Amino acid sequence: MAQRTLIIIKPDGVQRGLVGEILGRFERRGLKLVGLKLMSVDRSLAEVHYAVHKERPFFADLITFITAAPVVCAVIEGPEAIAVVRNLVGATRFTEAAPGSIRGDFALDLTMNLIHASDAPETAEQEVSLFFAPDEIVDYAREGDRWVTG
Ligand code: FUP
Repeated sequence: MAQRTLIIIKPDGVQRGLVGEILGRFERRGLKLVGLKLMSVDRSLAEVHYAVHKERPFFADLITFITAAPVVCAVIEGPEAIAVVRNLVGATRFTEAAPGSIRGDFALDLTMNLIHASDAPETAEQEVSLFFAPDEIVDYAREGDRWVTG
């Protein structure tokens, strides 16, 4: 089933010049970019996005980190995109992230783990609408997709 999911290339990914590398992995897999922007995350947006972690001891550090420098947000579409993207991203903890995954190839820190990706259909829908206005998402067809998804 075609799904849409949100990814955020975090400040460490932008500062390290890994935006193209990371987006390229999703494109090479066959997934389609339907929304894309560079932006700063202010404190209030960060607090809504990470509200689920509000009571956790690392919450303040997480907010400081995600607001410290620009991020790149994208809406990614494809069959089972939520699970496919999470697999490409790799486990939260860098010690557990498989080689070949984004975190497994580039991350050596728990907070600076390069990328956020929605983890379920409900959070994907919430997060896409938190970061993108409806007119910032573009519905379009790609000629080559019949050789990827049928
Ligand atoms: P993930 O879905 O893999 O991004 O991970 P979580 O939603 O569990 O955590 C959100 C972010 O909190 C992670 F990207 C890293 C950060 N975090 C910490 O900084 N310390 C912790 O102990 C756990 C998570």
